[in-house]
Amino acid sequence: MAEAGAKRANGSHSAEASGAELLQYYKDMLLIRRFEERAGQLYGMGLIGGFCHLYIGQEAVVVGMQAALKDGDQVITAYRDHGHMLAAGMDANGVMAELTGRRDGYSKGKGGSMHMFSIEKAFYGGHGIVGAQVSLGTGLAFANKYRKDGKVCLTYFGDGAANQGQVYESFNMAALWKLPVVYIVENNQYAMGTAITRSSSETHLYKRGVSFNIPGEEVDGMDVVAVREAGKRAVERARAGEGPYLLEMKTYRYRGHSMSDPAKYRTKEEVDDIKAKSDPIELVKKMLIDGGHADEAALKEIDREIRGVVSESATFAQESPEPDPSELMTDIYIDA
Ligand SMILES: Cc1ncc(C[n+]2csc(CCOP(=O)(O)OP(=O)(O)O)c2C)c(N)n1
Repeated sequence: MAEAGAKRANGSHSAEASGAELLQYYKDMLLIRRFEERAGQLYGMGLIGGFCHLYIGQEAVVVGMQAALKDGDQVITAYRDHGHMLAAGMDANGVMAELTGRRDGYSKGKGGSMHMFSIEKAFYGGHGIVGAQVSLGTGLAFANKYRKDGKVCLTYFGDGAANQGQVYESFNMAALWKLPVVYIVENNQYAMGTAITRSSSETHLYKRGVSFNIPGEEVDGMDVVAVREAGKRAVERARAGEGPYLLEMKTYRYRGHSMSDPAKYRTKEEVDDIKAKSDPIELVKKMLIDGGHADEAALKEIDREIRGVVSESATFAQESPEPDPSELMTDIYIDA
């Protein structure tokens, strides 16, 4: 059932990327992985409360898609969102401080893991209601079209969210009005503990736009360059006024759904097999080494630097003060 990387195994391989690009993707993906590992540790130490959904395994999706964007293009997603924030250029210190509920967090410590935003980086959250961000992302694209500002909105959702009704109401309007939105379904094959084969009559999610005239494509979501290439085509199309596109990213989440997941719905062998054969970071590492763009020692040094950045964010997050009780009712509504 687990098919991440299936297309690559069949020989349909990614396009060319320069050594400098691959190195950048390697760094960006490694930052997300090391950040998430550290967030998991802080959670275990009781420093992060509430929900926390880790993105480990899916890093190539956000890094590849971000490489297809221009400054000002927007991103919106659900609650498995730390990777999207870091890929969008948000600061690791501010994200970690939000996870620990501190004043220097992106939502001043009052949003937590699922509710962070950055207008500056055009990141619109961070949403806990499954599927709700799809309507919001479609609305952002509507605003782009109305303002004629040339921006495109990337709207991410999961395979579980793909069965929510509002996704299809959004698809209809987006296609009807040719809105500049790219829908990205991150098919990591499980919605909490439910495998896609147990919940979906049509498991090829890229076909879900057909009855709205939204073209779709399956992409090897473990291959950052394949993601970037598919992303570029979809983004350019949307920017040119040709309307929405649906990209199904075949990917895999290594960790549990959230930090409290008994993981009885899949075997350890299944997870280990994907890690061994399809890991997105290992794939780029191999491209870098095989292409003569970097050696093991240089990549180890990058890892060391990234671990330093992540350590600093953990220290920053623990040293930042908690919000003052007087802040309890502020930042809830804005005067518009
Ligand atoms: C409207 C709504 N229904 C149910 C839930 C509970 N819930 C939280 S996460 C989740 C699974 C969603 O899975 P998927 O969309 O595949 O995303 P993934 O966790 O794989 O990233 C569910 C059912 C919710 N948050 N909102």
